[in-house]
Amino acid sequence: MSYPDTVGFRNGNAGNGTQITWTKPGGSIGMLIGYQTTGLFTQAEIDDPKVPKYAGARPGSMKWVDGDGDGILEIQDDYVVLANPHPDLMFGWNNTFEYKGITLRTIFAGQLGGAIYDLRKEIMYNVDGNFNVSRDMANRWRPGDTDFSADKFPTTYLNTNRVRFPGSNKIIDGSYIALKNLTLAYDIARLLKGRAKFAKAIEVVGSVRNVFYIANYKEGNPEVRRTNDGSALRSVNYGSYPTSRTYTLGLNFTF
Ligand SMILES: [Ca+2]
Repeated sequence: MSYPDTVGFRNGNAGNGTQITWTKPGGSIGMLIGYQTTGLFTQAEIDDPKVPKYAGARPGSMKWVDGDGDGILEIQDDYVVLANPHPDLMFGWNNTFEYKGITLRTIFAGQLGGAIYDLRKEIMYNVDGNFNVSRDMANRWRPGDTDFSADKFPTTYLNTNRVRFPGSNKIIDGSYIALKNLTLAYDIARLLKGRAKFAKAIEVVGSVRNVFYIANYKEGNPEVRRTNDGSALRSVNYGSYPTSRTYTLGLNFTF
C-alpha cells in the first residue's frame, strides 16, 4: 500500500513533486493518498528509540503511521491510501406545495460519504514563511501543552517539510445536505377576480438559490471539484470560488 508501489498511476500535483490521488487496479478511481497522522510526539516517544521518527523531531512535532514499516518516518515512502473521494450516495428531493394560489417549491440535494482533500491547507498551515495562515495556527502546540492528539496543530519547528504534503490532516468527510432552491409564488390573478382577462394566471415569483448547506466541511462549498485534472482527481479544494446565494424576483404570466 505504500508509495514505492508502482502499480497504477497517481494524479494531482501537490506542488512538491508528489501526488494527491492514486488509481490502482481493483480500487476506486482517484483514491486520496498521503501520510496518516497519529498525533504529536510526546517527550517519552522522542526518548524511546523504538518509536519511528525523523531527524529533528521534538515534542509537539507531527507523527504519522510508518507506512512502509522501515522504522523511519519519511513523507512519500510512508504514504497510504487514506480515503475515497466518491460518495456512497448522492440524492435529490424536490417538492411542490400548493394552497389557495400560493406555491412553495423546494429542491434539496446532498451526498453521503465522499472525502474532500483541502489542498489549501498545504499553504495555509505552513507557518515557516512570510504569508498569511489559517487562524488555526493560533492554537498550535507550544511547550507545556498537554494535548498531543491528531486534532492539535503541531509545533512550527521544521513544520514546512511535513505540512506541505498530502496527509490525513487535510481530509474531511464530504457529506452534506443543501437547500439548493426555494421558490415562493402567488397567483395575483385571484385577487383581481377575473378583471385581468388577458392572462389565466399572473404569478409573482420569488426564489433563492443555495439557501443553506449543512456539512462537515466548513471551509468552502462541499461540492468542490478541482477542474481540468480529470476524474482521477475529484473532491479537491484548491481555493475554489464559493457558491453564491442568488435572489430572484419575477412575474410569470400564463396566457
Ligand atoms: Ca517509513
